[in-house]
Amino acid sequence: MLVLLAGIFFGCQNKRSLIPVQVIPEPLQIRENQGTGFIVGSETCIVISDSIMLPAVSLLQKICPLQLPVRWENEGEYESAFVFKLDQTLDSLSSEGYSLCVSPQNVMIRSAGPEGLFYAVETLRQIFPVNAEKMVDEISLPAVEITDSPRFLWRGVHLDVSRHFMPVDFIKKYIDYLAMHKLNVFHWHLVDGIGWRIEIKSHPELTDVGAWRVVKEDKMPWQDFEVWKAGDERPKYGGFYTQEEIKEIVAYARERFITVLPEIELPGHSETVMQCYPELICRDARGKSLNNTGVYCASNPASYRLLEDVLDEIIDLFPSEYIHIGGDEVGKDNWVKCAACRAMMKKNHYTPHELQSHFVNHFDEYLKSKGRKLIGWHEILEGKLSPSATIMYWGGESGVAEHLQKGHPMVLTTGSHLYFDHYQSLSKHEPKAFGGFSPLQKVYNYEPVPEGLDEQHSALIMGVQANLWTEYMPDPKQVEYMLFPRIAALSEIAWQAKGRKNWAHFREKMEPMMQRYQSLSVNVAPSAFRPDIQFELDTTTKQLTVNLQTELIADIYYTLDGSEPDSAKSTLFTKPFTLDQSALIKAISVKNGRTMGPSEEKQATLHKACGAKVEIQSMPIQKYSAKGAFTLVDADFGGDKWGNGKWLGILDTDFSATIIFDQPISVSKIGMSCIEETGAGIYFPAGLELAVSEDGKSFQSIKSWKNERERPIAKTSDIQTRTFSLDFDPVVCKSIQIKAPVERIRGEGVFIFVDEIIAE
Ligand code: TNX
Repeated sequence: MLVLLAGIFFGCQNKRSLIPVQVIPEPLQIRENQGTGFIVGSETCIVISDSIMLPAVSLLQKICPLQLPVRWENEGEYESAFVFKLDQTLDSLSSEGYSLCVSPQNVMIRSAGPEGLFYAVETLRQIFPVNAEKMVDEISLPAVEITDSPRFLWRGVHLDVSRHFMPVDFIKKYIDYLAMHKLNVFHWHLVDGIGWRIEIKSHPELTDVGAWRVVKEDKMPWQDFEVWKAGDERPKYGGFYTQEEIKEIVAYARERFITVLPEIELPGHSETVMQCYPELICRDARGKSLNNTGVYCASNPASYRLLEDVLDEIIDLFPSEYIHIGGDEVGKDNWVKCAACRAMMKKNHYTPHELQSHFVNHFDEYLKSKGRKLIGWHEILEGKLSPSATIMYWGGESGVAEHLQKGHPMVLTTGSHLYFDHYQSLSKHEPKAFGGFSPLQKVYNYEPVPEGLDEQHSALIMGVQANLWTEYMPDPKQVEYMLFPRIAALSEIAWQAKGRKNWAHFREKMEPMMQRYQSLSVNVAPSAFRPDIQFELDTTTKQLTVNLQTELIADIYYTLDGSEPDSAKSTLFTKPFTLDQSALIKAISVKNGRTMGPSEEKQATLHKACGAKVEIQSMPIQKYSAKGAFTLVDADFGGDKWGNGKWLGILDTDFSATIIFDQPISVSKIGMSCIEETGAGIYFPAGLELAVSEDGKSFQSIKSWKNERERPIAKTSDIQTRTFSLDFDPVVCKSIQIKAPVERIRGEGVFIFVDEIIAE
């Protein structure tokens, strides 16, 4: 390797660079040299020796504001040039790796393959000054030598165009965004329960009917879903890609070395298909159709025939080695009720999971017979999956190693870190998202290979991918918001060599990157600039330490009196400070004189129970156990996102906790701070009962309250937080018991979520 690197660097002179070279994703090696680098001027040209270099050439012409004529290598001498060379001695860097050497004489770009040349130009894009487009005469590039090679073969981003349709022009932009970050797979989720988005010539109903849905006011698109049929007066929503458009996009992606991976969901997530072809829904013993659960009847040969017809056209349109068949979240209820599926399971001694494998394995065989490979979501591992199938994993980080045990190659779209439909900050200003929490730094720090995993299983990890499910992304603008800037962190995970993460360095590199995004007019989320107000309670002194942070570099100004902060009048945050009384903290972040968003605020309530001992009789479930019982008295309110690790979630159990003070104190009010999202099964308590004790042993009820709300309680995705408080005549007590009965709803699990018990 050393000999090789020495060879690559040969010919580059030591000169001083003009600006620091900051590249995302971080290259394998960067050496900045002293002195002036290369001047791109009117006489500069591009020198090539093979037409497979043209994608890299077009990219260079696009990013360079000066006109760069192209010449063939054998056309004689040149003065100043970007020289592209295919160089098989670099094949240890793979055909995607490259060497880039900017010297006063020329810019030498070498790779064993055309992909590497293309990626070298993407690196050059970041070496060009941020405001290069304004430079009309000359552009100077720093003297630098870069050797680079990706860590993973599969570096993907997915886009769900079923829940919300995205136009062709945006898909091309999306592909450009991927290329810019050296990503190479665009996973196109073309089919899901509420929209079929690709023209299938042998089955036009799939788009005539399946691509359109009836718009229902006050309902989310997937609620009360109904396909729209010609003649319906009601407004419709939808769209689909014609095969011509698909070809255009596949070609567009190919020029950027991006594979388009099509996904056709089977055997579940197919409500639209069942509305087009009700005969594919399972039937009971009397031949009556069961409910449309979006699952193909596994015993009906017509299900297989339809999907084979579809896959035939998909194979013709997409040159991708892999075809994604979905396979996630398949409800097996209909199969268990269906007379024909039951008979099939009986005859073959299948469990419902094995019936799913039967369905999936059929298409594994089918795709193999056409020279392609099947990939599906990890649920296809249930039952007896064909050994040749490849897995796309979407579970949490802790399940990766276990899912590799069955020996299938796997792409990690790890749900705990790479779901870009999850929130990027805990601010109340974030637009509605799916629920989880994956801020930039968490994404950046994700290490895909589990610690301690042996070589053999680690080798099964083909790479990483981020998923963008668009339930809450109605348009391209919102997709960009969720993708940026996290795509930069993803590219580092996917490309950078293992063990070289450096958050501080990444933060600095994001400065010019953000400017580049801005110059491309990308709708970048400001989330990484939103001040995060953190509390830490000292249980001995009962003082609260306040820390203010932004993920990306910015100044923070704050107030403690509830007034709006501004950079002229308010205090600049320099280090954590303590509070010994309640305060409303408001903070803004400011960068280059610009306020980066609305103020963030958080109430610090220093009450009598802060730091007291707590015993909790109703245990929260593990996923929602925050800091355990201490959560209830840590003075840190959870805010409006119940999944953020600051809330205790208690399932199907009446809440019960006891607060024990160091010594008897006088109390006249107790509050319990709760959150509700009925659509997610989280309800406010059905009441509150308080009892106090002077000795910590015998308790006496002092007050209770019943939540007399209207029932049944409507299910919505609205989120509410509320403190339920009861006042009473002051009592001196050593401990207080708080009980809150859980709402009871037939046939449903019900959560109570609590973040603080407040004593005054
Ligand atoms: C689960 S991840 C799904 C999608 C949803 C997503 C929302 C997967 C294979 N299936 O249908 O859109 O959660 O985060």
